Amino acid sequence: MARLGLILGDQLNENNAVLEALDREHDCLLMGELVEEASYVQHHIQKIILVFSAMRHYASERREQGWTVHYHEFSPRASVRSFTDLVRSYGRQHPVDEIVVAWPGEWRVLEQIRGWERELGVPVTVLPDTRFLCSLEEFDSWAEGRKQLRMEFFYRQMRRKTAYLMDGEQPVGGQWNYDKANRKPWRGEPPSASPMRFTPDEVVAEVRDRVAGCLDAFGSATDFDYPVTRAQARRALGHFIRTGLPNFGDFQDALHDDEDYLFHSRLSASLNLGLLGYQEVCQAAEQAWRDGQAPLNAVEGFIRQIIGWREFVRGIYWREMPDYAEGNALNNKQPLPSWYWTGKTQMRCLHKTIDATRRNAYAHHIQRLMVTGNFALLLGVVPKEICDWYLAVYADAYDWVELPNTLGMVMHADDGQLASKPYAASGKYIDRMSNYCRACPYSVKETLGDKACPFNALYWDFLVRHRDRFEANPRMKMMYRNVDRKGDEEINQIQKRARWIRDSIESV
Ligand code: FAD
Ligand code: DLZ
Ligand code: SF4
Repeated sequence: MARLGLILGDQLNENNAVLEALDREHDCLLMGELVEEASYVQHHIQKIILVFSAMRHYASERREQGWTVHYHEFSPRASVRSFTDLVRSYGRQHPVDEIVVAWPGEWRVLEQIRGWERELGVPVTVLPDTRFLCSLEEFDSWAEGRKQLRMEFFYRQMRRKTAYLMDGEQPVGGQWNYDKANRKPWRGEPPSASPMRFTPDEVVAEVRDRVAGCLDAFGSATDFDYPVTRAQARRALGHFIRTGLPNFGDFQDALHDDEDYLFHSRLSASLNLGLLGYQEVCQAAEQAWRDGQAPLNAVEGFIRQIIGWREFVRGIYWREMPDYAEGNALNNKQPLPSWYWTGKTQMRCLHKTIDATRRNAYAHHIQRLMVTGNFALLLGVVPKEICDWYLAVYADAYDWVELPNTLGMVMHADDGQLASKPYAASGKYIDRMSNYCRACPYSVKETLGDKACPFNALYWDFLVRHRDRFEANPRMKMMYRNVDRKGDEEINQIQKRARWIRDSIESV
């Protein structure tokens, strides 16, 4: 009996269920750097380098542990282009009685895997993905019968389940959520904390040479400094706990013209590749609080992102796919501005966020949500176009996490399945939380006129356009009271300016 264990490129966890199920004496592992996976969206070049380098290290480590690993290296002209080609080509040369794989991170890949029994005539077993706290069955039974799915209630269940920051049945400090304490702008103090940088090793250099010029990729490879092994990712975690976590809470929502990271961890890329587990990350954060090294608002806020938001969006993804990806509840029609790919816009906040994205394959959450995301929402971009952009440009982007965040949290295209209201905001929010506006040729104080901040007219126009849908939402009542303070003439002028922005969007 020879079984084949397929290890997908983002399942590089030591406790991958395939390793537990197979026997290294008799069974084989298969991994492949595939043209189709590297090009189904225009990925950031650093994401491709990261995935391939981490895969190569993982394969070497498994070989050292006594596994036989068949590894297909990237070649743009290879006849093996997809996962299906990979297992078929292996099967032509070796007897395979069963294919074993862990649940993938994308519906698209699951569909392929489901076709193999029929196409290849070999039984396929799909095992649970052990990178997550909440199984898909557990999420479904939590969600069943609820009128609305809200992260906060799911998160409380995960807190009870893990006992992180719990005092028996009660949250430590008496509150579940310290979000209100996490909204300070950052004015240069305390000093920011960049993530640990890793000098590219020989594996990264070899991958970089191999893929350079072969793919129509986004961004620049010059500053690549991601951890590519579990050992490196552990060091990056320790560095964040010491340097970033203590101020993570206070400045979680802050933005700054000179800062790519502020106090964010940049651990998402390692978590999503399986180089780090959610357990060790949350335990390290909780320990820092118990040792008096980080305050509760920081540690609770950080743990909430991981066992709350991260698990919640995954649950929504698998519960709602494939229809979820088609959502366009606001009936958006505007194409994505081409400068999302170049950063060539005069709007300082967008220019800086996209520039950081190109250099680092990273932007922090508030840049993604309140700058590039908010602008796409207000402009009315077609959800599929903005989702493909987010899936391409970030090193941590996989469909299970990118899609609900973009289509649901940012674009409200799922009609509120994920978030109770859209995060629509005018330039005033960006001005309060950053110093971008000081260096911007547009004036954040103005709504009308050539030099007025484009967010402003688009914001009011968004509220007016979607009045029927949002007016009755209790969390948006105040916004509509402010709309009603404006006279008809002012609203007409705002709509005219919003139309002009849409028509001239390529030169804004
Ligand atoms: P930190 O701010 O240090 O947070 C700690 C960890 O919490 C992160 O590493 C991440 O694992 C988790 N986390 C935080 N917020 C979220 C969230 N909303 N959903 C899921 N996990 C979260 N995250 C991705 O991992 N991949 C994506 O493709 C992705 N696309 C996004 C698209 C949009 C439009 C938005 C608004 C958010 C997206 N996020 C995505 C969530 C979040 O922005 C990133 O996880 C975060 O910026 C990663 O940086 P960090 O590791 O420094 O996070
Ligand atoms: C993102 C990505 C890239 C760029 N390349 C590969 C690859 O060559 N081989 C591979 O196994 N996985 C790759 N991935 C991740 C997949 O696109 C996909 O997200 C995962 O298989 C889902 O679990
Ligand atoms: Fe962004 Fe408007 Fe501020 Fe310019 S003025 S940085 S466009 S919010």
